[in-house]
Amino acid sequence: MNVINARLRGRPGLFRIELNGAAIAAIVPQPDVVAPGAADDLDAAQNLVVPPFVEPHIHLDATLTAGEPEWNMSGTLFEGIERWAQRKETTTHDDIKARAKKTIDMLVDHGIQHVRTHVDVTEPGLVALKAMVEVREDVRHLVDLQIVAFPQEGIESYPNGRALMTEAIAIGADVVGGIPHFENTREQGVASLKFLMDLAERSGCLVDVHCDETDDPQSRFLEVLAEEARVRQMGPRVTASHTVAMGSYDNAYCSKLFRLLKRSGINFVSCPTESIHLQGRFDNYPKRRGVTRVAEIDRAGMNVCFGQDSIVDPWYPLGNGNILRILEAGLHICHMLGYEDLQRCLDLITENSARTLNLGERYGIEVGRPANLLLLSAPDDYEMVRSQGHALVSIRHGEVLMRRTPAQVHRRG
Ligand code: 17E
Ligand code: FE2
Repeated sequence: MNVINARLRGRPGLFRIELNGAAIAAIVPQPDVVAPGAADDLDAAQNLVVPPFVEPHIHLDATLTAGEPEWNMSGTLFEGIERWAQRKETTTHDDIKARAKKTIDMLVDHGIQHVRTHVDVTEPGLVALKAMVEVREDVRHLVDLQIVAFPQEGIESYPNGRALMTEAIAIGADVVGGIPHFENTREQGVASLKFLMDLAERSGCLVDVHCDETDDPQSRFLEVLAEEARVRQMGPRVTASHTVAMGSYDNAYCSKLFRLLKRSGINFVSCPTESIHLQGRFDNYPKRRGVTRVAEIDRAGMNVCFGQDSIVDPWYPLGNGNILRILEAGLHICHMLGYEDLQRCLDLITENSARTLNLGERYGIEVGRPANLLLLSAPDDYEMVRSQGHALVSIRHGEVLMRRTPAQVHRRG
């Protein structure tokens, strides 16, 4: 199959992309627009062709459960955790698999082919984790799925928390998680980070910690995570998710912190729609935004990307799988609608996220890499966001996986 009349990010002109089964065989500059020839030529119509969108942070064990058995009425993270603890009592293997697969279909419909899911392992039977390990195999034709062993109710503060984390990795989780700001004490938070970094180092797993997901400016576990990553030289394999307390740190502390963050080389994920909804809940006015310093992290040359976090779960009632919606909201919330930011904003849901997931040569429009790519509805990043564009075709392993027909408008006069 060939894709013709394709525009590529960061390269002038038009291209023909030749796909040879599962790999990209050639990327050939086109002097002019050409008419489709062979039956399997896909015409990008001078719009962007990009590698698939990435969902770097979602909780597939919890999606599509909002209101079961009760709604989160306060809108706080902590009530979300309580509501989820109630729902967790009734989860079954089949229930987890069915909801995860339904959600993955929603992601696929919006051009996502790489997903990192957190899965709650603070449950003695590890039912959700075992189900998700099966889902990872069942959906290989749709997405590459990374599973994080996520201790929702703490490692140190939950009965047998350390043993459950260790078992989850033995069963097949790809990534070690954590939640230091939820542990009972600061000391437990620090101990949980040392434990999980040891576990990752021993097992060769990646790390992705829910870190400082609170407006409390005293929540300073990010510095501990970054220092652990720096000393062990694991930075590029480590991700700090949320870090919303950074939005409440004063600038004097943050300037010192950034020095360490840069030296550590860790990655950052922000979930801007989730955080604008869950945070700021203990403020009156003026009210904090409750998101991390995405623009500043980016401008300091560090790696940061956007994730959805939730789709219709105890923490967030909306969501439809469309990561472009998160990008648009995030650019607003993070003061990133400046010209320069708009020129390269798709990085936040493609290249930067792929780096967070350590996808390496399994990702990108380059000869020899997997034949996974998207035909978009606009010619550049700015226009893609402005027009609220879509992924029109998603190609995986050299075959069309999803095709979207945009709504047609008929106007009189
Ligand atoms: N659990 C958590 O600790 N934080 C979140 N944002 C979600 C689940 C969705
Ligand atoms: Fe999360």
